[in-house]
Amino acid sequence: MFIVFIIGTAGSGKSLLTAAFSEWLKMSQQDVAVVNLDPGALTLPYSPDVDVRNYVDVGGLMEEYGLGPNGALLMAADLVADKIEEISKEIEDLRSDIVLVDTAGQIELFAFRASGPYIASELTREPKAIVYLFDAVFSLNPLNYVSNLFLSVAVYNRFLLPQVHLLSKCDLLPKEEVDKIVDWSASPTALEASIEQKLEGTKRLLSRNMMRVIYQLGLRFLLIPVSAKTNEGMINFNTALERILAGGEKYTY
Ligand SMILES: Nc1nc2c(ncn2[C@@H]2O[C@H](COP(=O)(O)OP(=O)(O)OP(=O)(O)O)[C@@H](O)[C@H]2O)c(=O)[nH]1
Ligand SMILES: [Mg+2]
Repeated sequence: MFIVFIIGTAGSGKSLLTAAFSEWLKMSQQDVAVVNLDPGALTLPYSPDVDVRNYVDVGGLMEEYGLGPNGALLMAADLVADKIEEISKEIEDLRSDIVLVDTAGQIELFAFRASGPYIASELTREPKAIVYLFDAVFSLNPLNYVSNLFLSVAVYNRFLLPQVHLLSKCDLLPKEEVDKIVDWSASPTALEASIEQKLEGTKRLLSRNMMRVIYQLGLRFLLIPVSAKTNEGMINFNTALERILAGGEKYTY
């Protein structure tokens, strides 16, 4: 069994990608299960096999403790951590080859707080990977792109798990724009040229130095463009996952 966490900023397309990729895997005869780890989700574009909302009620927490939605979600994450054994058992009992875990949009749970990584590490002892989403439309601006790069590094620094980077919603941009962002992820020179061209003053200076730091650390996050609407890029995404999880083999033993 392989566990794949789908992580990204709010609205970056985690839930729809979970739905689309799980359907895609099913069509390729793979034994896939889906876990919803977002206690605040109102509706989901898939039917989860395991659902954290059966364990915690965010609306109830807001009322009972007079919390706002994000405060209640942080509290919910702590409550989920308390239930981790039960949730793990539910997942293990599925006996699927690959398990996709859709996470909450509050990325600070995974980037900055202890509960996200705790939940991830305690959630079964199976091999794990992280899929980090860069929203294509949001990434078009080099300033946003570099900020998101930093967030993805923060997530990596917390988990130290193999990480696959996707450019989500690529159907919303013309191909040239998609290629340009993918180029940034492959070549620091290309990114630096766009920073020089599109940003000025302090934003230019900071973005340039931030990206240089990341490249100096030896971190290379090549983006794979995907669309959960058109299924573009699913093959490349799957190949990247198979490579890091199963050494290039299928997920099935
Ligand atoms: N065109 C297009 N829209 C997409 C794609 N993926 C997601 N969306 C849209 O983007 C919006 C957010 O998608 P979600 O899948 O809910 O994003 P999320 O990351 O799960 O959001 P939170 O859980 O609230 O953080 C929805 O309106 C989706 O229909 C895509 O590949 N293409
Ligand atoms: Mg979601």
